[in-house]
Amino acid sequence: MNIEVCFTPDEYQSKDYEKFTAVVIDVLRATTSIATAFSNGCQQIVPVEQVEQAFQTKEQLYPEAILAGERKGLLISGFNLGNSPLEYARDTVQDKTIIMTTTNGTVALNKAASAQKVYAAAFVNAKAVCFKLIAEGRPVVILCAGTDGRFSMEDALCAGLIADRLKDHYHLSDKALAVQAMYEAYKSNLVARVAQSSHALYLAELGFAEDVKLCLQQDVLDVAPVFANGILTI
Ligand code: 3SL
Ligand code: MG
Repeated sequence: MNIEVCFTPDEYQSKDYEKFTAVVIDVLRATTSIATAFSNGCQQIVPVEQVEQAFQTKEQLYPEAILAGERKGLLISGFNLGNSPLEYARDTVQDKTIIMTTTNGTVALNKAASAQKVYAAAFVNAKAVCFKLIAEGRPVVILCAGTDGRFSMEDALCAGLIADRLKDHYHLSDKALAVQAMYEAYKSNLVARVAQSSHALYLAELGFAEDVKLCLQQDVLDVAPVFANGILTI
């Protein structure tokens, strides 16, 4: 069985991965916030690509839902929550439906929708997702959300962590081997390394430097969110 890696949503060709489990990663910050929300009792998350779609989904299907997400890293006008995992606290999200739109993460999730199964993963819940992948035994494609269509280091490093955890059960593609080697080289100094990445620097400029540290904590949340029929649940 193989592990493949796509570094951006454009690299992901749905027809190639119909028999695969897709693991969608947006460490900064969408899939970290998704894992945090479920860990704090959120009922379901509807990830949509456009802001207008989020307003329509709320009006037509989930009038009680929380609107969440970001554009350029910031709260969207008329929304309840931004995209900082700190905002997804239990007293805010427990038993709630969240409609979420983010620049890269929710786009990547929808791109992977036709895979056999789709998980949302980040450093915070990598162990829980790897446990499911090994138990289910399908080929795996890791889809890194990237940033505005470009490679992002933090997503590739998380892909490397997952490849490393699965290497005894899977054949690693060249890209999986590359991200595993990158993770191996950087793992002892992950926070400092990622802090130099373009999106981490951007988030720090916005005042979200603490988010970057939080998003690099490993295996602290025991949730493996699954995306099916347009909805994330655990
Ligand atoms: O990449 C994304 O979709 C977002 O998570 C970006 S941000 O970290 O909220 O700016
Ligand atoms: Mg990102």
